[in-house]
Amino acid sequence: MNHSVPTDELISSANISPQLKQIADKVFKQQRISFDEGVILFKQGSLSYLGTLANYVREKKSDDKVFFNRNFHVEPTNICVYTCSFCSYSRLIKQRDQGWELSVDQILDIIKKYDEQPVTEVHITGGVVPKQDLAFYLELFKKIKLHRPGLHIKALTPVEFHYIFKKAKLTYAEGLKMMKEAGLDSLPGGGAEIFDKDIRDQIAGGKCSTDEWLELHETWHKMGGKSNATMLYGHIETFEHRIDHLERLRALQDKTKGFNAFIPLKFRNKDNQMSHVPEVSVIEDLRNYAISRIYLDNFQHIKAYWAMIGRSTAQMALNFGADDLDGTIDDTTKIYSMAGAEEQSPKLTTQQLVDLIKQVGKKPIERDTLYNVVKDYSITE
Ligand code: V47
Ligand code: SF4
Repeated sequence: MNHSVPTDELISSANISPQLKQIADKVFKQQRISFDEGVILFKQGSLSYLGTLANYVREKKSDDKVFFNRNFHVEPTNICVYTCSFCSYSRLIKQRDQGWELSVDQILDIIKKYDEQPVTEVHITGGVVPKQDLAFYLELFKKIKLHRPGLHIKALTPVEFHYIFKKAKLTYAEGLKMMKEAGLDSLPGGGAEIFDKDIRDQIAGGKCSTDEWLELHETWHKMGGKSNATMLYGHIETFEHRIDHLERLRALQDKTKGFNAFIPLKFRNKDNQMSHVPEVSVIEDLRNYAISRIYLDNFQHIKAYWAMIGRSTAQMALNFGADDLDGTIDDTTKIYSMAGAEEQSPKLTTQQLVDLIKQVGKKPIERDTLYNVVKDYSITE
């Protein structure tokens, strides 16, 4: 892979402003860009300009590799004590008849269905209910590890942890230590939404705060754990709010180096309290991937969650900074399909995913959750 710096002509031929020219110079020198420069990218950067910069950063970090893993989702419940206005999935406790609440044994039955399959990770997350408490998850994690010790458990978010630990009168450090001893291996990136307090209060009021979200991940990282981070974008937030979100993640990553990947999540507006808010365009999705890639200089991976944005946009995202496509989800997840995601029955075989990556001229690499290479499909096939 040739990492030559895109020439001056390339940038000047786009007829760009001196500010954008200066930001491009910084990016090609691998210097960090500031908050204000991030906002300028959102306000002024054309798609082709942003793509050039993001591709440069991406190639420096991952060459032309695209990572994926073999995983499956389990959602212990879709009932929730919270009422986030963007959520199409949760049913209030009083609407219990429309929801499900699985027992430990029912979840184990789901996990056992994958016994003969070469999956490496189970991603467990869902609503928040009183019954699924500390004892419930400790028992669940222990039983999963007893049944299949090699299966990586990526589970729960600060939203669930905060609720569970508060009820059990435990600090984050005490609670996470117990979860880790029971078998928890890493944390997914959910529950971050938007960190700005005003917007967060409007769309996700009542659940864990921004400081609590960041503190929980910091505590986990300090214990040696890894996690992901997300951002729910394209609703009522401004570009400044998006950069504020990225800035807080970048600052924590400087401190702990515990984040594996950043996953932008496009707001989908079907059947929720924010259905009147229009969804942003695919162009805006690609610009957002690119700016995330440029701004988060200390994140190794940017993940395009294909189940949410669809296969074609995911393929395009690979040219706008993303280097990861998440898993071959044989999906039990409902949270996105219920919100109007592109993929109503998200299921891709490994071969289909490999083909998708090869079609855009990249090298498919199967990874485990911690990005160890399981198989390099560019040399074996
Ligand atoms: O926190 C809920 C989002 C998240 C909607 O870490 C919605 O590997 C869009 O975090 N429109 C949970 N998004 C999912 C998540 C995730 C997904 C894939 C991989 C990983 C990982 C993490 O889903 C929630 C929320 O931000 N969400 N409703 C909606 N209407
Ligand atoms: Fe509950 Fe999560 Fe939906 Fe909010 S986004 S209502 S916390 S399931």
